[in-house]
Amino acid sequence: MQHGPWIVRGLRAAGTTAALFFAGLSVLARDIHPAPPASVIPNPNAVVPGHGSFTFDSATIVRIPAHDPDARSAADYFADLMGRSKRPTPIVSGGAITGQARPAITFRRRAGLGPEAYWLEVTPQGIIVSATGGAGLFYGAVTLWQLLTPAGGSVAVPAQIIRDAPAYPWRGLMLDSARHFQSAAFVRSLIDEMAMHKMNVLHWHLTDDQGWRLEIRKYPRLTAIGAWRTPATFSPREQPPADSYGGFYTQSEVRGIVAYAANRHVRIVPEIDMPGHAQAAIAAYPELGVPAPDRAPLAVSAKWGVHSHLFNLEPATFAFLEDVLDEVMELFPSNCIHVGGDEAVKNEWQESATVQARARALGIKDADALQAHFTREIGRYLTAHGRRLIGWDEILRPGLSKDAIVMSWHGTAGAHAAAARGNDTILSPWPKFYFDNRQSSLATEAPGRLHIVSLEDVYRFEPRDPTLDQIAARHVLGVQANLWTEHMQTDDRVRWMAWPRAAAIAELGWSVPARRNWPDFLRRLVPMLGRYSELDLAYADSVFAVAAQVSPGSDHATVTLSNQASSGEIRYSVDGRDPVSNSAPYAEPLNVPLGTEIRAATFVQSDRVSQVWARRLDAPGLARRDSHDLELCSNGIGLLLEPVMGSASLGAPLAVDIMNPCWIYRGVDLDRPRSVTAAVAPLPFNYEIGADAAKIRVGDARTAEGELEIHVDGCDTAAIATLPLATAAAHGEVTRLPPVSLPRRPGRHDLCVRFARPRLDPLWALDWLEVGE
Ligand code: TNX
Repeated sequence: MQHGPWIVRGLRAAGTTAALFFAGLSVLARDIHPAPPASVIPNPNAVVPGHGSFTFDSATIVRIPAHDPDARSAADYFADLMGRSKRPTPIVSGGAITGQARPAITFRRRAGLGPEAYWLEVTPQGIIVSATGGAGLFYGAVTLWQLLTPAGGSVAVPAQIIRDAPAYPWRGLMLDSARHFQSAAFVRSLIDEMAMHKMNVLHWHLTDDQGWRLEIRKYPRLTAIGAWRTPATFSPREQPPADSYGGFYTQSEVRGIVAYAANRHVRIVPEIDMPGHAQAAIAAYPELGVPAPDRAPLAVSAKWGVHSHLFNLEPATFAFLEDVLDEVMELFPSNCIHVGGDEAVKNEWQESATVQARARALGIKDADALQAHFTREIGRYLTAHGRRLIGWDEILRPGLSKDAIVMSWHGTAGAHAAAARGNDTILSPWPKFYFDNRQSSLATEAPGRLHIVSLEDVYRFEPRDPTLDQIAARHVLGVQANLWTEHMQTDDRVRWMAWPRAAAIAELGWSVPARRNWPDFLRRLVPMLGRYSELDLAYADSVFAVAAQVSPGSDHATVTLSNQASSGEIRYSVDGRDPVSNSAPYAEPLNVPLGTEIRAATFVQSDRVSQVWARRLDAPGLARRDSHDLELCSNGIGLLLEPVMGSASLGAPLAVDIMNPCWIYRGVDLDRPRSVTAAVAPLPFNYEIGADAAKIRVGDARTAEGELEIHVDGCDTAAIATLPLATAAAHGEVTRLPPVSLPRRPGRHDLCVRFARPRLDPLWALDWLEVGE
């Protein structure tokens, strides 16, 4: 079948991250465009082609039965999506469905389908969306919107019958609003975006060590104190302390968000994390913590990692948690309430006389059993109120109620064990479903973890576990990706990390294995990205973004271009203008004279599907490598970090292993005079990594603030050059150190660049290194 052009109009000006990509042609309203072949995400489970087509145009009306609020809401959502996609907004008309004056779209009930299932029948005479349940009607509306977009003007939709239903009932995204706080408007938009992918659970991580984000009427200090923290800064702390960071959602905002989600068939599962990740609550109400008379009162944490402070096990603490859960249950109608349970290191419990006395009174021997007791108590309370407990896979201990739901993040082993013992479970395995991992190795990625989880990595995960028997397999409720936001400071960054990877999650949760195929998903993704652009959804272009490898010669450079998907057509220009759909196609490595500015982007047909990559190939530029282009010496805790909290003016975040800030610059010809320039930045060392901190090399500095050392052929050789950090430490942001020349020696050598520092804080990171003449 001819792959028709999907034409995107109403382009917005570039400005935000991914505004941009679709270079559209304008179209006459009377042109009729064949819709692209089945380009629905998630892929429907059965599509039977018919004969002819239905033409949708600005006069097409939508009919719904009288007195059917679900049909009204599905049809209105469809009309609204069309409008937001810059299409004519169809008129929705309720009333008796009898003879039709002209072909129309009809929503109606059909008995006998599952709650989320729908049929969508396209004939030249009209389109009928039918379902038994409201969710089914709604998903029919979403599919219909996708069938009609992103082509412009009037669209001819091929006749077909879609019979569709989800593979799993849980198609989730977790949003961490504790580490960084997102606006209520953002939370709504994320819910809306989920709905457009037929995702139906927003797991809302509302409390953690770094912030308590939910208003609780009975305990106002939870938000008055617990929602605010003093951001981490690096030492020396001479600059004025930064304003406190934080925010919380009022109960009235939450009610609005819950209703907004319900309209889109998204359920919000709130998480109140316990007994660990509780520092913000303990900072607000110290009596909830483990007594420690010699310790300074706890503050809301500005560090990342696993904190050691837990709730205590006193009856008053359970009473507090029950009060909190009362208000949570009042706000959130979800039949399950998430109570965390993850990463509760037990040292405090083990070392506390009070906790040990309580354990003896309860007849409990070890700390893990104490956590099981904690889960049981809270679970009982939830059950008594008609709700189910859900927790991270650490709750999976002997005695766990069969009613509890286990969210498996330690790979899939937890899910397997839970399902085998008869507990419902959700697949949310680290690292593939952890969207704090970056999506590619490109410098355009947002701050996060250095580990790469590409769109394809997510997509190729198989939720079916063939080793589970049928009964156990039914306990696997579905899939969920997690947006942990330690490194996502802004709403746009969260969006970049979410989309389009969450579209892959949506398909894993909705489509059966036979309907999932990576190349086909990638093909369907192109029109999906077109829809994102129409909706101004700033998604990550990582899968199509151009990656360049440049090898410098004496007067030329060889440039090799590629993209992660090995898909689409890379086109480039050397005239200083952005490439367009008829620019030169890239076929093999280019040999370009120094001084040239080369620009490239990926196209699929006439649509540009990536941002433009641009680089001037001049001698200093070629001698410079930034922290992304260099190799890290080790693979400890690799992060992509921003030099200064909240700073907007900087370029790419810095790639650093916080366990060992050390980089390798390979193959430097030391036979000639060489001078090295480096740009470095001090970063706060705000990580709780327990005993591992002792593994980090510190104390090897020669001067008060330390120095950047350059070693040859290994990192443990004597340094051949040292660059003192005193000025950079005082300055604070990215600082260019004065150049040093390297002693000559025959041949090419690898340079190892690392920091000698007096203490953990600050952590130093390299922005770039230039090896010039
Ligand atoms: C582990 S997964 C956590 C979170 C962190 C995340 C960072 C889980 C239940 N706990 O507290 O944010 O790693 O990747």
